[in-house]
Amino acid sequence: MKVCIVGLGYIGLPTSIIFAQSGFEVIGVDINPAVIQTLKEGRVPIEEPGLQTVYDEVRNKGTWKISETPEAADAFIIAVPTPFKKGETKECDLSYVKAALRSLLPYIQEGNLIIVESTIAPRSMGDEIKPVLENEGYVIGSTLFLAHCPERVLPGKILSELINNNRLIGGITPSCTERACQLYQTFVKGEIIKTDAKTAEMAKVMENTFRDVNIALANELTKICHELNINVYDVIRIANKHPRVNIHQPGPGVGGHCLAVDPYFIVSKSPQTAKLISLSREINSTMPDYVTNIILHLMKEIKGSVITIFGLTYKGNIDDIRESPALSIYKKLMALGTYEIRAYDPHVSMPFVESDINKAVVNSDLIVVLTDHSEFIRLSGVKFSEMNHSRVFDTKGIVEWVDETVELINFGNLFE
Ligand code: SAJ
Repeated sequence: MKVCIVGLGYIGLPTSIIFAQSGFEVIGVDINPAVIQTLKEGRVPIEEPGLQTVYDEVRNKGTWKISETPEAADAFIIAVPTPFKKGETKECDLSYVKAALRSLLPYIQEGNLIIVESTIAPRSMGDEIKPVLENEGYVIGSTLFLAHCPERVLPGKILSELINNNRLIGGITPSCTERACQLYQTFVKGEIIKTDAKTAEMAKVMENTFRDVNIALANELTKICHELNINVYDVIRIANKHPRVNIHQPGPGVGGHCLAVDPYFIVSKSPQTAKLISLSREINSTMPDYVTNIILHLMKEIKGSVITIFGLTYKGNIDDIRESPALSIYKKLMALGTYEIRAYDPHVSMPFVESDINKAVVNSDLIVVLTDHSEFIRLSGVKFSEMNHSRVFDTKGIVEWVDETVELINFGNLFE
């Protein structure tokens, strides 16, 4: 059986490789020449544990091939980005999904299965995707099968989660759901949950919204504790001892292409009703400013001039800087023009990122940990003696070790 996957990004690439590993003949398609070139050279363009190894494997076996244009296949999977439209409404921008679908039209044959894995706003499949295919004369559920099978994998654990997570399959008709189930059950070990397309769409965006709302609660609690001089980490730890309480972790904001985006898909569809969801987005979006103001306060106290940022990615142990609050704080500090700002991130290679940790801290007045990379749990490789002021502000609450000369500040002890 042949599968053609359009979009070889964080989701499409690992998914395509898993299909190839499971015995399918796979064609991976991407419109970005840089992605194609890197893959042709034998390298995966993203940092994801284990991905390079399985890529080497399927490439050597010849079951995975790359192409700039789609090919006829039994099943087509669309895994392209769905950003939100800039501006007031922030609605789901389906232009990449629709462009990918249109690029498939010349290759689609009767009886094929079309899957959209990209995260989309509720009702997109029925209202916007299905009509494109119906206009071509297909009868969905009879001459062509169409389903939404949203990915739910966690960056950093994508390969194991693709196989072991429960998988949502939402067909336009029950026959579409059945066809999609047959495809995914070839490698999914988790439960396959059959539903319709609009329920799958809403469940997917609600999962990320649930997390965003809960993080907003933790971030709001942080600000309240700050005002009342209470250690927020103690409060969370103690409250979470209750069997039905799970307060999330505060931080410098919520980033990535999922939690910081998907809630808007619900808000834009139901703006009058989705009040809590909208407010949570707002609260999380204030965190970079909140953290920046604390940094400025800490710098004023010591009349310092150099700030070193530790971590630019949107979360730990990955190389993804999309919607990263750390990057936004870095840019805010740069824009002020008051301080020398340095950035260190062992997972990001960009011209402005210092690769030598000690060059990044020499004569610095403050290290600000903005990302929970494992490398930052024990800051044993840092020559604190070379700093002007040995102060660390840990916005993720992860630093477990610094030497005894260092003043370690976090959301829990800001005013102690
Ligand atoms: N974060 C906090 N506090 C927390 C947890 C996370 O501030 O307690 C921040 C992180 O630092 C990061 C952001 O939230 O900036 C998002 O990180 P994440 O680890 O919660 O999630 P993602 O965006 O990497 O992946 C999510 C996952 N969704 C859920 O856990 C419900 C993943 O399963 C989805 O597949 C993915 O979104 C997606 O593609 O939609």
